[in-house]
Amino acid sequence: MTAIDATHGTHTVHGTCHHDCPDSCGWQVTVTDGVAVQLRGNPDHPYSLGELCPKVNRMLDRVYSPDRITTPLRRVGAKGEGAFEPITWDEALAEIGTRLRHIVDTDGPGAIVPFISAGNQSALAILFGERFWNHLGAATLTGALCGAVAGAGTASTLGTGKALDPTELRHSKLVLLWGTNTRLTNRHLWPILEEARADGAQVVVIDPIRTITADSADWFVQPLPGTDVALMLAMMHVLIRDRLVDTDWVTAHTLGFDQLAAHVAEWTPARAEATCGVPAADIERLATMYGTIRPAAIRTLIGAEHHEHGAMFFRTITCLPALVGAWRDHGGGYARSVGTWSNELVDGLAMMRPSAERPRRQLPMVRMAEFLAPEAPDDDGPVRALFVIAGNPLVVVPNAEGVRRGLARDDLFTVVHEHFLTDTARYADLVLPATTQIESVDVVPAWGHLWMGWNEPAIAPIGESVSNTELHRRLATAMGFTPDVAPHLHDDDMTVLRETMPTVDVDALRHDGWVKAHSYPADGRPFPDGVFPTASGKVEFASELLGALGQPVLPTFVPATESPAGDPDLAARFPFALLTPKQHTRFLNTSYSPLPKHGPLEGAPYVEMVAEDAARLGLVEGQCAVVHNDRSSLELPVKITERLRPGVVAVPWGWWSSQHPDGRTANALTNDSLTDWGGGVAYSSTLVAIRPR
Ligand SMILES: Nc1nc2c(c(=O)[nH]1)N[C@H]1C(S)=C(S)[C@@H](COP(=O)(O)OP(=O)(O)OC[C@H]3O[C@@H](n4cnc5c(=O)[nH]c(N)nc54)[C@H](O)[C@@H]3O)O[C@H]1N2
Ligand SMILES: Nc1nc2c(c(=O)[nH]1)N[C@H]1C(S)=C(S)[C@@H](COP(=O)(O)OP(=O)(O)OC[C@H]3O[C@@H](n4cnc5c(=O)[nH]c(N)nc54)[C@H](O)[C@@H]3O)O[C@H]1N2
Ligand code: SF4
Ligand SMILES: [Mo]
Repeated sequence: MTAIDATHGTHTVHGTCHHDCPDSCGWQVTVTDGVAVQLRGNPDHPYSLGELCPKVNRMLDRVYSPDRITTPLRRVGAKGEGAFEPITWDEALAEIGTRLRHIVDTDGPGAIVPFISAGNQSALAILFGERFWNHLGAATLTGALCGAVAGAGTASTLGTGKALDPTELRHSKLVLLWGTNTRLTNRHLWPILEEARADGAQVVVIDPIRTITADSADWFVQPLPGTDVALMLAMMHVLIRDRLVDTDWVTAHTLGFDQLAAHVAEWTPARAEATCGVPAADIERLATMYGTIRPAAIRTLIGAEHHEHGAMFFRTITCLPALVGAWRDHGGGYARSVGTWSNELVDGLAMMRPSAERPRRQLPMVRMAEFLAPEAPDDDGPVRALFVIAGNPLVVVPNAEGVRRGLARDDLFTVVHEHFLTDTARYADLVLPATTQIESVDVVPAWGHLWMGWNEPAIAPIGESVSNTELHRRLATAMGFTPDVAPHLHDDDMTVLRETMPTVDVDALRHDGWVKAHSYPADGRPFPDGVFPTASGKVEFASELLGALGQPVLPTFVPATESPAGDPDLAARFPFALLTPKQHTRFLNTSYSPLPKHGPLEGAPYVEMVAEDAARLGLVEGQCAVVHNDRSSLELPVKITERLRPGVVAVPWGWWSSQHPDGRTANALTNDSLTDWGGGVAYSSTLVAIRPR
């Protein structure tokens, strides 16, 4: 591994992609005279094998974009207008110090909210800043926009979020891709599935959208959004009825089978069909395949958690492998994020250094529209300052127009640390320039495979940009928490990395480029002995813990509030279910959409619906429709599709305000209810009405 100070000649530097993407690819950057001239996949990387993706193949366009923020900026126009003037770091930090000290004195530090999102999933980038916010006693955001619900639901049944290493799917004979768009969102897993297929495996996609992954599957099953639990309960019904249950495994390693069997007795495929829309014969076929083909694996990621009953989806789906004894087999079981394995390489608490004696105000991340409203969200009073770091809440948080009203408040002091003047940054009082991944050192614990990658900086920071860690060191000084007062706030990056990875040889990692999570069993099967870290030590079909939380003890289908069964009157006013998925190969959340080789090549946003719905609404291809609900409205051209079911429409997400015809984005419409448990978002439990403009 080459050090970075080489500003003359050509050399190659190895790094790891920072995006919130399961693949965490290894890359190599060619640097000539201090300038990165090429960024390519590292052919030696054990998972990505030299390939990147249509987003990051052009990452140097992002790094060297003329639109990059290179100095601190102070807002000179109205919030949202986008008028800023460059200022020095000293001026910016002086202003931050003055404003924050005043807020601490008048409202207390709990009126200050850091919003650290998923723009960079490297360990230092996400965690180190917590030292400062902890020391200050700022508010802390609970829950998450991504991942927390899937983990919480899984743990309700298995006692842990840990599951199968997805590379083990190579040994599967049946793979159910359930609520995950592998070819788009997890593209480096697809070749592994193709290898399994070459050995006779069948791949089934279960998704309300006929995605590009569905197009490539052996079979596609299309439930209505938010109804999978009914489908799963009917599969259980068939498995039990037809004696396809692995009785020995179930007796030895599960709790509550008799209760479950009685509970699903009424969930006939015909009954489930009426709820989820999948024909009863297809449910029979799916259950029979799942009960007879071994090894059978279920693969899921995040899409299915974005529902009001998102945790119940994961709590229920994790009962299926236990019923058929799938955990016995190599390549059997259930594969989700493996972050819970690879995060163990980094001691997160040591990186964040929370102070036990100082409880912090807690606000739900999902409820940003509410906690930024002028009226106080709780007894602790209104939020007075917001720091956005590696996030674009105005485009990514649900009920976005509510968020916009909050960001527009003149009495809210907003600071955004960014590469670009995003929709959110336009509302900032101060914008601070951030380094990109090739400008700062870090490690990237992966969530789609077990290799944590090293990231060596390839070039010096562009302009006056600073890393997330340096930002927090500077904020500490601005607040008077100088090295003599709080030395841990000023530790340098390499010191922190060396101190917080006790089981990792940092020099070897830096040299080799990656290290594999050591806690994953060498056997390849995550639960070879059938022991699970639940209270009972078993897979819990019946969960007293959930009962104590006020949730159903058994896996239970509950219709979303925004659905015909949940609220018939609301559904009469707003008859369409809205999905706002990741749809574009050139987008990674909101990070690339405005760049010339990304957004424009994907076209422009639209609302997709089947011809039958369009005809009923009097709409034709390309015509402008108004998509609306009580939260907001969007004007969008109609795109006729065969990828959806009647009654379901989709607006692609990731586009910026400036790319939407009326300046509002997909999340203007989405539901900001919290999920059943896990503190996530019900984006996809959203009803809308549509009319011609
Ligand atoms: N190209 C690209 N890749 C990405 C991203 C990106 O923006 N662009 N984003 C990255 C991020 S942050 C994440 S979290 C991952 C997410 O990775 P995935 O979870 O694979 O992706 P999503 O698009 O969020 O959701 C997957 C699928 O869930 C489906 N879905 C929605 N509701 C339901 C339901 O009720 N039942 C079922 N069965 N399916 C449902 C959606 O239609 C969608 O096709 O992708 C990462 N990779
Ligand atoms: N409707 C709808 N909404 C969704 C989703 C959906 O499918 N549909 N998906 C949800 C999911 S799964 C996720 S993960 C979230 C993602 O939400 P975000 O994390 O907010 O989205 P990103 O676009 O990945 O990153 C945000 C910003 O981080 C900046 N950034 C990147 N690296 C750094 C860095 O090192 N330092 C700093 N300071 N900034 C940096 C980028 O420039 C970018 O503007 O959105 C969620 N919102
Ligand atoms: S965004 Fe995902 S697929 Fe693309 S380079 Fe990064 S980790 Fe790999
Ligand atoms: Mo995500």
